[in-house]
Amino acid sequence: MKLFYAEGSPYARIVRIALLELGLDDKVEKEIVTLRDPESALLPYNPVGRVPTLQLDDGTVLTESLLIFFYLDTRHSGQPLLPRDGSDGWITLSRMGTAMGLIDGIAVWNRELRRPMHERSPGMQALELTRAARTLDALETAVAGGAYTGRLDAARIALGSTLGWTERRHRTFKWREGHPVLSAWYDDIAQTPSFTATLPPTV
Ligand SMILES: N[C@@H](CCC(=O)N[C@@H](CS)C(=O)NCC(=O)O)C(=O)O
Repeated sequence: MKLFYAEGSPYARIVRIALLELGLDDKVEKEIVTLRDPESALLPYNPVGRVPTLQLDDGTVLTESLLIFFYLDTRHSGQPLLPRDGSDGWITLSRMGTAMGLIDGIAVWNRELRRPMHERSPGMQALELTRAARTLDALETAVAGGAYTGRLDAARIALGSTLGWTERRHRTFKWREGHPVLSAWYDDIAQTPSFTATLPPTV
């Protein structure tokens, strides 16, 4: 298998953390690729040009982090990262959806800030700020109630990756403010070796 990724990508990071947690990391060749680049080494493998992209041993190419998670769960015999049989009452899928929705919104906001000033939409930024703040408030309550605890499943990985990425690469958003429980939750998960080994660069 071969994983194409960018060090700054929170989506690729959740797959990289999963590979480490599943003990599959050593079996996967890695290549760091450029994004939004017509010369990117990724494009011959994935015309969509996004990471994570996983090339399987038979040449099949998977893109989309959730689909890669589905595949990785067929490659180990432990508890699934993403249960698909209702064994956890679908709760992991529900929590995973919230974490992925949070990162999707912040990623849109972040991309907006990378545009030249005259191309930025204040309305879009305001919308994504509201979405992110509302989701974090819900997560604060959920985590205070015991959600996102226990074994390191897909939902915990996705939320931890999202918060870490936001702190390091979308610093305009002070997500910790008003969210002490989530803040402590993040500080704890951030110590996990698979998280420290995949910390995104700040620029
Ligand atoms: N829904 C996708 C999102 C992946 C994604 O947007 N990755 C970004 C990096 S964080 C990317 O490759 N962007 C390149 C581009 O948009 O051209 C997933 O879950 O894998």
